[in-house]
Amino acid sequence: MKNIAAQFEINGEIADITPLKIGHINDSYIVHAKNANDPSYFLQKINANIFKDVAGLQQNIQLVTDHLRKKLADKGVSDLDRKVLRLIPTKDGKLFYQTADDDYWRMYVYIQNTHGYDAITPELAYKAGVAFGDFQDMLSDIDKTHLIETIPDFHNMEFRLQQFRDAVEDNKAGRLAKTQQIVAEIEKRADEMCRPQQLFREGRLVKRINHCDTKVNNMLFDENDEPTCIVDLDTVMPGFVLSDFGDFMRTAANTGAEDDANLDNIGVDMEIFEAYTKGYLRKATFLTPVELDNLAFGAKLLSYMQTVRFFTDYLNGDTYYKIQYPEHNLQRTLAQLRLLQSQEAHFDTMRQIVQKYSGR
Ligand code: GN1
Ligand code: MG
Repeated sequence: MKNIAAQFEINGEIADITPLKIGHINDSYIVHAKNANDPSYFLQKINANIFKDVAGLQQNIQLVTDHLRKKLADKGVSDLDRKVLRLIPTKDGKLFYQTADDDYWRMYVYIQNTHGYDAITPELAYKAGVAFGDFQDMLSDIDKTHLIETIPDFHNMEFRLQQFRDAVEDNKAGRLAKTQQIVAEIEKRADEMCRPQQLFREGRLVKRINHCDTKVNNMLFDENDEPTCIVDLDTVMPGFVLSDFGDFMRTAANTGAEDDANLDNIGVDMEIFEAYTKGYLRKATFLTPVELDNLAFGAKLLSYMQTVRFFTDYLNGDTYYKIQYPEHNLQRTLAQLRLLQSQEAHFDTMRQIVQKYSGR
């Protein structure tokens, strides 16, 4: 591992390298500096089965972080290496290192004295809403010429349903018989959940540059619990704002965990929902009436999408997401479905909250 880290342009000597248990896709490590004055680094093995174009992915991250850094510098913000991720190039000037076995690695500056949350308070949710609203705003004028879709059709619900139906058809892991009820729950909502794609085709819903993975733990907070940096930029790409609003709600405005073993823990946390909406809408003044109209729906959509994605992986025999135990993807599916049902029960109130803060 030290040999991998040594391929990058790092300052100082390495003390040790420790694995971090975060994320369902890539493998992450902290490279600790021997000398306290030297920076530590964040090293990741990129999952190239999922990110097929690693060069394009890394180029995206470089373009996005350069753009964000420039925006913040123009606003007079200091300490930029704490506010925006900084990629460390390899010693031969590349944005990633490819091993002889075709593993792909990348490195960032490690941002010291920050922490993330899997569960947050309304006060922090409000701040996170402001920060994610700002993030979309800052990216709204990025030059898209060289940006790729790092995972094509990533949040396209029609495409995800197609993958799900293929998985049902193939039943590769022989898990279908005992899960017919879930199939029915997914199918009965399919038309409703594809509505954004329809609105897009009709020219009524726009695409903007989104983060596309606004899980609550992808925001780092500093010692004073102020949002410092938005991380995990693998999926920054054009999409519907409903995705970013919805994915935060899916992960933060849930009284239970994404994979909660006790489904009774799960439900919408309306205080978090309201606080985030208030913060987000304070910044996201660029939203069109159609986007505002569908924002609360975005929360349902992302819980549904994640139900479909976890379940598809379960049917396929767990080839996409890392799992901690054999039926993990089934548990995740059931937990996301339960959250969706709770969101459906609270939907009118969720819509009223969006309306209240949208100034209409
Ligand atoms: C994956 O690796 P992580 O946890 O940041 C996934 C997201 C899902 C999420 C579900 C590239 O993100 O789309 O919403 O798991 N990322 C990719 O928790 O598929
Ligand atoms: Mg991610």
